[in-house]
Formats: sequence, C-alpha cells, structure tokens
Amino acid sequence: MSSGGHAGHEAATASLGLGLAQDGYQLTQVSAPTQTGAEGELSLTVTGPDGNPVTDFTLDHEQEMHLIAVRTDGQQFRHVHPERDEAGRWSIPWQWETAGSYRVFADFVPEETGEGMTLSTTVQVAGDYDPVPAEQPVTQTTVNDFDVEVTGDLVAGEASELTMTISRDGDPVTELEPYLGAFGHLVALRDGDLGYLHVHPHGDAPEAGETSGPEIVFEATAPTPGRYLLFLDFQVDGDVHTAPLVVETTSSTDSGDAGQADNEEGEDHDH
Ligand SMILES: [Cu+2]
Repeated sequence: MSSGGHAGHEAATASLGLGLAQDGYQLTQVSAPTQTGAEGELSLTVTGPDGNPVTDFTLDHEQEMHLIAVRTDGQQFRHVHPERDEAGRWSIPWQWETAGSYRVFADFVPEETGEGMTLSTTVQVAGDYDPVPAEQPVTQTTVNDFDVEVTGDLVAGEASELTMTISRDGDPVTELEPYLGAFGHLVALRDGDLGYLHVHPHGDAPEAGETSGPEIVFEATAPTPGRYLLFLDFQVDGDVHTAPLVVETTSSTDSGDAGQADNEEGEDHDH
C-alpha cells in the first residue's frame, strides 16, 4: 500500500477538516441533542478504511480526541475531550445553550496512519437563532479579567507567527500553566467556511509545575487570504479560559534578500 507521498511541508494544502470522511476514515453515528436546554450527550464514532470503528488512537496534546463545536457564525465555541468506550464510541455530556447550525470537528490521530486528521459534521439545533455578523478584526479581548492581545502577521500560504500576550489589571501574566502539553492551545477557523487550521505552539513542551507567560507564540499557516477566527485556550490557577480573537491576513512581507523596489503598495486589498 502506498503511503501517499506527502513530501515536505503540507500545511498549506492539508485538509481543512471540512469533510465527513477522508482517506477511508469517517464520522458515523453522530448524535447530539436537537434543541436547546435539553441535557443529553454528544456522541460519535470514527470508522476506518475497513469500515469498523477505530479503537486505536495516538495521543496528541495529551488527548486521543479533541472535539471542537462552534456555531457557524463563529459563536458558541467549545473545545472538549470526549471519552471513548471499548467499541470505539466517543461521548460527552452535552447541552446546547443557543439554537443554530453548528459544526462539530473531531481532531485525532489514528494509530494506524500516525497522521493527524480532522473530520467534521454539522448539527442543527432547533429554536430561534440570531446570528452574530462577522466581526472586524479583534486583536484584543478580555475574558474573565484577563486581557489577551494577538500580534504578528498572518500571511496567506506561509507559516507565520502569532504571539498572544496575556495580562491582568495591566500586569503581565507570568503564571500560565501547562494545558494539554503546552502553555496554550489555539484553534483557528477560516471565516466563511470554518476551515480548520492546524496551529502549533512554539517551544518545548512544558515540564510539570513549570509556568510561563505573558507571551505564547504559535505558528499558523492561513491557506488563503481572508479573515480567521482564533480561539485561545490557556490555564491559570487551574482554570481554563478561552479568548476569541479575529485576525485578517496581510500581504506577504517579502522578507527575502531582494529589496522591494516596486511601486509603493498600500496595505488594503479590496476584492
Ligand atoms: Cu483538545
């Protein structure tokens, strides 16, 4: 069996997690509450190329599965870790706070391939729904007394660095605790289709008891120009906080040796 010849850096062309199935793997038996307020369970099964439920997964960021649910307008983001039973069925207690159409991503590494993959499905939740219009870039936000700022340029088609800086009452927060094997966990979704980007934290995995801050640096590759929704999970004093931010790609910085002697070009890119 050919292993597919993925040469070099594949981030730019990698799947964006918008498929229910890929490379023989598929989300099946997806079940969730169908209305708000109902206490229930979100559950699903990953089947493999042989059609059977997959039961062997490789840990990634300390978990076998990262499950992300977000309303299709980018609101109501949740990042959780369901439990798997021996038959391969994943489940977690679940209740929807608002009605709407949701996309549910399952991010996992089948042991058989050793390669991370993201599959997703949509779930409809009945009831009145007031979509929130896509926001302008939001590079600063406050969550539970923590101020979070994102700096750095997201460049379409290139790996680029995004730096998150966390402060509280004007003071830099230096007591970030390891969460999921890193000092922060960032999910980036493309505005428009919620394409799922794989984002990697910089630096070595933290040791137990080690703290860091106020900066967390990530490397992300935006596949196309546009706006991206960022969701940063970080932990302080045992509590996990999620900061939503919105960034837009900038033009390539042309950081090569060649001087940029071309005509001056504004930063605006109208479509
Ligand atoms: Cu996770």
